[in-house]
Amino acid sequence: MRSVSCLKNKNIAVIGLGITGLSCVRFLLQHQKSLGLTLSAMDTRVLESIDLPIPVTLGKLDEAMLQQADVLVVSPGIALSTPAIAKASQDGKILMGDIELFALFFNEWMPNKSLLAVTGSNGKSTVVSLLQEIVSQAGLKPALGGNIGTPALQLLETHADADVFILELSSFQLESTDSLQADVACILNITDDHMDRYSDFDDYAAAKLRIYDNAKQVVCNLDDIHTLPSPDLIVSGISVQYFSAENKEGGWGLTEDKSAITYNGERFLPASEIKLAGVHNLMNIQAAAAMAKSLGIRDADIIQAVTQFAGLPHRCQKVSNKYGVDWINDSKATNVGATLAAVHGLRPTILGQLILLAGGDSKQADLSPLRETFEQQVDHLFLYGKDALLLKQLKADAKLVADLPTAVAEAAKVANEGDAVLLSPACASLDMFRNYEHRGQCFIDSVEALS
Ligand code: UMA
Ligand code: ADP
Repeated sequence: MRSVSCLKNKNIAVIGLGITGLSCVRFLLQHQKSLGLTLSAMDTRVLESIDLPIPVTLGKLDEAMLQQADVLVVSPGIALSTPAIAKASQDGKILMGDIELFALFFNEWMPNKSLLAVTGSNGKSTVVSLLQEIVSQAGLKPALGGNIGTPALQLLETHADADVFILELSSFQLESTDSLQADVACILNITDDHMDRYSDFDDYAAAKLRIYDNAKQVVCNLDDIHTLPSPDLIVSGISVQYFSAENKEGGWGLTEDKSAITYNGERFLPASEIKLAGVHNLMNIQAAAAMAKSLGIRDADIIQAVTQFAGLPHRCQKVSNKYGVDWINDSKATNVGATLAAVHGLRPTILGQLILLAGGDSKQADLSPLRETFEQQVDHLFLYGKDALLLKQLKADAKLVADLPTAVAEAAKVANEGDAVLLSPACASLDMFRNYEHRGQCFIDSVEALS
C-alpha cells in the first residue's frame, strides 16, 4: 500500500478540472512546498474562469505535460482507458484519483477516525445521507462527501474535526483507488450501469469490488451475489454482515410479509414507522444500520434517525396530488435497476393505474430486464429522448412523445383519481437536460403548468 511519501518531489499532472480536479489542485498546492511537488493541470474542455498558479492546458490532453509527469491524478469523468492515459500507465507513471489522494492523507493524519465507504449501482446517496443522520443522532460529528457532491479532499480541510468520515464512491472513483482502508465498506447492489465506460458487466463489478480491499469490515447484499466479497477475503477472516429482503435467522432481513426489518431473526423496526417507500429502501436502511452498528452506535440512535429520515429529492418523491393523481418524481433513476425498484416498490401502494414516463440516454445498458415489469405492472408508458425507440421495443402499446413536458401532458389525459404518474426514466438525463435535478424540476414545473 502507498503512503504520502510516494508523492515526494514528484511531478504531478491533474487531469480534469471539474470539481474533483479543482479540489485536487487546491489540496496539492497546500502541500506543494512541504512535499516538493511540481504541479500542472489540464482538461479536454475549454473551461472559463480557470485561474490557477500552475501551468494549465485546456481543450486537449497535453502530451508534453503527461510525459513530464511522474503521477497522473485522473478525474472520475475521464476513462483510464483513454489512449494517452493508458499509454502513460504503460510507461510506468502512477495513476490515481482523488479518493486515492484522500486515502493517503487520511491514513496518515487520521488513524483514529472512522471511515465508512458506500458504493452500489443504486441507493448510495440515500444510504450515506441516512448514515450522516445516524452518526449525528449518536452525538458524533459526521463528514459526508465523495460522489454525492462534496469532493472527499475538501473534507480533510473543512471537516478535519469530524469523528466519522462517510464517503459515497462511484465505480469511476474506485477504479483509481488502491489505498483506501475503510472501517466498514458496503456494496448495496450491482446492476447494469455505465456500460458506455466498461467493457462488460464484470469489468464494472470489479471496479466496485475494490471498495472491500483493505477494509476492516464488510456489509453486503445477500440477495445480490455480485456484492459478496471474494472467497479470499472471507478466508482472510474479514468480518462480513449481510442484509436481505428475505426472512433471515442471522443478519439483517425482513419479515415474510415485508412489514418489518429484522436483525438476527428479531423484529428491529416496523415498516409503518419508516417514511421511505419500497422494499429497496428497507434494504438501504438495513445497510446503513449494519454499518452504524459496526461502529458501536446504539440501536436507539439508529431507530430514532431512521424514523425521522424523509429521503432525498428526486428519488421516488411525491411532488403533487393534482386531480387526485399522485405525481412522483424519481428523476434520479438513471438506470434500469432504479426504475425496476421504483415500479415494484410503489405498485403495491397505488390504488389505480401506474403511468410511467421514461427515456433519455440508456448508456448502452441491457434494457431487457424492464420488459416483464413494463408489460405486467405499467398501465401506460410514455417515452421520450435519445433511446425512446429502444424502450418502445419492450412494450408494444408504449407511446413516443417529443419531450418530458409532452409526456406529462399526455399522462394527464389518461390519468384518473387514484392513479399515479411516475417519472422514473431508467436513463441518464444528459441528452436533454443539464442533470437529473434539472430533469426532475422540469417534471415538477410541467405538472404545475397543467391547467
Ligand atoms: N470531462 C471532459 N474532459 C475532461 C474532464 C472531464 O470532457 O478533461 C467531462 C467528463 O466526461 C464528464 C464531465 O466532464 O462528463 C465531468 O467530469 P469530472 O470528472 O470533471 O467530474 P466532476 O465535476 O469532478 O464531478 C465528479 C463526479 N462526476 C463524474 O463522475 C462524472 C460527480 O458525480 C461527483 O459528485 C463529483 O466528482 C464529486 O466527487 C456525478 C456523477 O454523475 C454526480 N457521478 C456518476 C454517477 O453517480 O452515476 C458516477
Ligand atoms: P445513487 O446515489 O446510487 O444514485 P440514490 O439514493 O440517489 O442512489 O437513488 C438513485 C435511484 O435509485 C433513485 O431512483 C432511487 O429511487 C433508486 N434506489 C434507491 N435505492 C435503491 C436500491 N437499493 N435498489 C434499487 N434502486 C434504488
